[in-house]
Amino acid sequence: MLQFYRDMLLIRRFEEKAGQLYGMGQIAGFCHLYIGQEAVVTGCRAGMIDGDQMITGYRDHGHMLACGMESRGVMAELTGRSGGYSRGKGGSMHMFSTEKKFYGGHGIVGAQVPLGAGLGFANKYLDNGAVSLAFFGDGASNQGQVYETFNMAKLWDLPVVFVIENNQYAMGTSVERSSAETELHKRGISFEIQGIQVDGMNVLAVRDAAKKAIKHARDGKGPMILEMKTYRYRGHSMSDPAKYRTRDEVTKTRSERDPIDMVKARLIDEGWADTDSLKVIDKEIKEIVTDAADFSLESPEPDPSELWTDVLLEA
Ligand SMILES: Cc1ncc(C[n+]2csc(CCOP(=O)(O)OP(=O)(O)O)c2C)c(N)n1
Ligand SMILES: [Mg+2]
Repeated sequence: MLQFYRDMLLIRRFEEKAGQLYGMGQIAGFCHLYIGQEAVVTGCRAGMIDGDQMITGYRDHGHMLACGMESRGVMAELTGRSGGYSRGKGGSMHMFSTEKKFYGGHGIVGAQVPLGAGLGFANKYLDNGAVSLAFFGDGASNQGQVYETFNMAKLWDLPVVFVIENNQYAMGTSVERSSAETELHKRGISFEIQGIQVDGMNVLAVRDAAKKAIKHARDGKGPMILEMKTYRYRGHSMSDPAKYRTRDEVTKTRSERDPIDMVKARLIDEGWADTDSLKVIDKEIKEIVTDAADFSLESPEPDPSELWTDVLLEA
């Protein structure tokens, strides 16, 4: 539980800092924060083993940190500096680390779903025992390519887990307004893919469901769908006026279902930690994030000659 507390807090503080840097004009372009959804990726990572892969859309900083990518390199990519994971040329939505088994970072809604199944196909072909986790949103779950992928993934029993992060909104459109079937875990029924609905604010529930689905995939039984019921506290991106929901709705979720507060309360109730020991962790996390921000501002901008690198692969 302490590890969960630490991992989720790192994502939250990192994202808060990214929001600040954006406000200061240090981050340009798109920036989609993951605040509120921390339990989803943290619990899923806890159900994975080394060698398993993750792929997601543009709300991706939390996934990178969960995969063990360095906060310095992620923040420096956000500020467009050469110390970033894509040497400052990709930004928030375009970072990869094959070493940490993180495959992006995709700006096209839903595009990561067939790619995630492709990773699963490769795993099966190479017989390497790995499982890929493809994360996507409630909005993305209405994309046609998702269903082509479901069909092939089940037809070939690929080792892939589809994680739907149902944060209830796709930009400004609620699930109720956009979806004929709002129970997204049922979306695989016509492909014989079993789905589970999970409290995505509860990291233990997420971890348990992830373990089950990953085992199913690793055992050669094919894909599963996990619908994580979650919530994002911030706007869709930094430029979202959020007129489609009330402030009360956000405040209520924050006060009643916050994934980090829930773990904190449990740690204290069970006597596993006290407020002082948690404060020590808070301080450590703050230092990591401050260090990442300093690094991201001190790192030089990419040299103009970098315009011509990483464009074509020289054979
Ligand atoms: C193919 C495509 N259509 C539309 C967009 C514009 N767009 C970006 S994010 C988004 C909403 C997706 O919402 P959801 O899948 O629920 O993910 P969330 O942002 O909530 O994490 C849309 C429509 C896009 N990037 N790609
Ligand atoms: Mg959404």
